[in-house]
Amino acid sequence: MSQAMTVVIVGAGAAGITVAAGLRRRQPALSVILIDPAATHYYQPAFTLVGAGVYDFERTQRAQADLIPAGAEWLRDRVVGFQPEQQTLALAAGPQVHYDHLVLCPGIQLDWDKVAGLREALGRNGVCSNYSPDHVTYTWDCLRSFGGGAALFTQPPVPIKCAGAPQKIAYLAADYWRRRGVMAHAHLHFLSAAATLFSVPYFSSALEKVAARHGIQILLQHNLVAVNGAKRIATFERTGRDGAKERLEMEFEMLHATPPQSAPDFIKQSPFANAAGWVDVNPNTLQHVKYANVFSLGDASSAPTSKTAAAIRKQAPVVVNNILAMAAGRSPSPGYDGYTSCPLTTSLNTVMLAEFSYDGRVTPTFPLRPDRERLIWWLLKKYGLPRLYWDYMLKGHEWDIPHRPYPPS
Ligand code: UQ1
Repeated sequence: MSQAMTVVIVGAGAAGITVAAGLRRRQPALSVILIDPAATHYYQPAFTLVGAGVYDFERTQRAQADLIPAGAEWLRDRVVGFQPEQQTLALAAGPQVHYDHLVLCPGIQLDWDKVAGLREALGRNGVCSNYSPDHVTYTWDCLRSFGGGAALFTQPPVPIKCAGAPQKIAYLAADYWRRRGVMAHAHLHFLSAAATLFSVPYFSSALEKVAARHGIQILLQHNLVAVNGAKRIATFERTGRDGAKERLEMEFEMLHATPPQSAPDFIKQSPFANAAGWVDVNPNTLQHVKYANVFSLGDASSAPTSKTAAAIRKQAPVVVNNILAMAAGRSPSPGYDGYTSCPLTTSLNTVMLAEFSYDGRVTPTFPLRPDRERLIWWLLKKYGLPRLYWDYMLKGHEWDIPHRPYPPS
């Protein structure tokens, strides 16, 4: 392989750092350039715990500079355009960048403004969101000061990152308020734009029981469209049985909002996007369907799976292998089966570990019944996974723990 071979990675989040570290580890002759304007890297999977007051916000943050793998170069800049025929991209401030291989993993965009009044309402009057590093600690303020009344937890239309997160905080809040003795005066509602509680039926029915146990009312096909923070009124668009849409206003004491999400605008406007805006890749090789030297993983990719760090842990080695294979003159292999995982916090000391692959196949790592809430998974979520993330995944260690279909055949 020529010394001059350059891999450019757009986005230095979970996916970008993991791929960069894997490439550098496997092939030190490769030139690896990471492009990301952010100076802080967040361990977003812990934001749910931060909002529930059981994880220190400071511990979710590290300086990006400390995570860039040795030998990789970091351009702290923003991409403003792509020229795939020339294999170049344009930056907001720096000179044009040339690539041999391009990896697109800039994450997902939070479209706060798609809900009228939400951006302005956040951070006051009981309106919070674990999806924003700027407001995640306010969720905990809201939980602590809640003395009863209506608490609303919302979920926009998918795709969103960690589709379990909107309901996880409802379960943690319910458990916290039960322990504090305020549940007797509280009304909890989980309002989702989706038609089911969870995308995989096996976990959806188990979660319905969890919600019922906590006394949380589930209202499906209810999409948050407006928030008036000062008046504490949330407006939902609900889809009736006849398919007709109607508006419904609900008063609240507390509102945990999940913002609508979409591909970053510079990806939507790029030649790499599919009709929905995501980077159009083969779901198993993660190679772009049209540009063979372009790969994508993580939240911005079109791979039809749930957008989580666990998915990235399995996607990153596939991208690394396929780039190295192409550099060696071989073709990419279909190594990714859609694996993703969502540790659903069902109380302040239990987690249901949902693991699944394409087509909703239940594929646990461990030989335990997956629909059970367990303390061991809570400990994994709170203590084990941050270690796995910072010390193994981001360092490019391919510690492939195999998963299997459930029930075993
Ligand atoms: C996982 O691998 C991962 O990425 C590091 C997560 O993100 C933090 C997860 O939440 C989960 C559940 C997994 C899956 C890990 C195991 C050991 C089953």
